[in-house]
Amino acid sequence: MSASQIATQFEAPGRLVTLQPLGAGNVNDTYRVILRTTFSEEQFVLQKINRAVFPDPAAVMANMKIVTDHAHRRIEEEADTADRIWQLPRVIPTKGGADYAVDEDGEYWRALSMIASTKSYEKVDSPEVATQAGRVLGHFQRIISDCPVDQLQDTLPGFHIAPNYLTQYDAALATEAGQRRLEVSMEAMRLGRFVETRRDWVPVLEDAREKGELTARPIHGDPKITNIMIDQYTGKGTCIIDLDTVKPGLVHYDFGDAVRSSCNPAGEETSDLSEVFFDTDLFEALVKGYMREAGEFLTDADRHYLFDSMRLISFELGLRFFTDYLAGDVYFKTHYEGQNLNRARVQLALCESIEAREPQIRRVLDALA
Ligand code: GN1
Ligand code: MG
Repeated sequence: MSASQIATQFEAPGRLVTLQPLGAGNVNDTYRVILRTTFSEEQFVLQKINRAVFPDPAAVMANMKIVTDHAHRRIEEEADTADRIWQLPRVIPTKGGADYAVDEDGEYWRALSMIASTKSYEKVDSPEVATQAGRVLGHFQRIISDCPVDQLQDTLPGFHIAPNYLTQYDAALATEAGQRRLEVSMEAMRLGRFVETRRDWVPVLEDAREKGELTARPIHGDPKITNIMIDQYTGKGTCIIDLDTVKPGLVHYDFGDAVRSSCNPAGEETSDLSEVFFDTDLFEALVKGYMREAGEFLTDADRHYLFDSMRLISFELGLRFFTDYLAGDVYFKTHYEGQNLNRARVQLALCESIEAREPQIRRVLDALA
């Protein structure tokens, strides 16, 4: 079924005018749906959930409902004292009252409310934006921190469990095609050596979790900077979108992901490696915003692992891109040959830059976190 046929199945006023591709996600297909009534124009977001990535889309939607209902309630409760109108997408039901529609190919579609008059950034170019990004993530984590974690399903087993990605990397390397893709490129060989020298450190967060130092809580799972919406008029961050990966996990995965995507001014798609570095000024600004909200719920042990989390999530994403290159681009969407190798180079260069700046980063964390 076409996206426009599906669009008309959701409970939204007006007649469908058009559908436009929206955003630059690496996983789902996303559209802006525009409808018109006699007096208004309505918009919503329509998404086809990628079943290759999310084997149980119904569980994804169940998590999303629980977390958004909880968060909307918390936002409402705090509205009078808040310094801004916080927002979060709402799941728009189908005309039959379901949280999603399934087409005749078994594809799952969902509709979400549009967060209007906001913009998101592919790259951060000012400390103000970094502060807002930190604030938005901290706010989201705070308002969902009392959402019972046992109500949430593990929709993506293994997601952000770093040692798993090493296992997948080893499996990709063990294939003939994987070996060929490694050996054909000097850069790939170099990345392979980079991974090997860090292998023993990769379980750092999972070890801490096993020892009971860190515990699972509700997390966003994918708070990269493009998922953070900033009000176009006030410049304040108001919302985090892309709630597919909301599930139990370590808040560190979120912190690391927001940091790695906000503090590399070159962005994750650059092909000029010389532009990639970890910007400690942006980082300091982000931590300031984050701690205004997260100060309340972070434990000492949580704080202790913040540096590792930023280093690890950059490394992990680099490894995931690298593995996908070796496996023949089966997970992340690509638009040109070698894109996943290039993305891997960027993330691992960023990881190296984080390692090189460890003393400055720790100074910022000691002072603020
Ligand atoms: C994917 O689809 P998107 O762009 O929101 C990925 C994230 C990565 C990100 C890197 C479910 O997110 O984990 O950090 O690409 N999502 C999933 O750009 O794997
Ligand atoms: Mg996502």
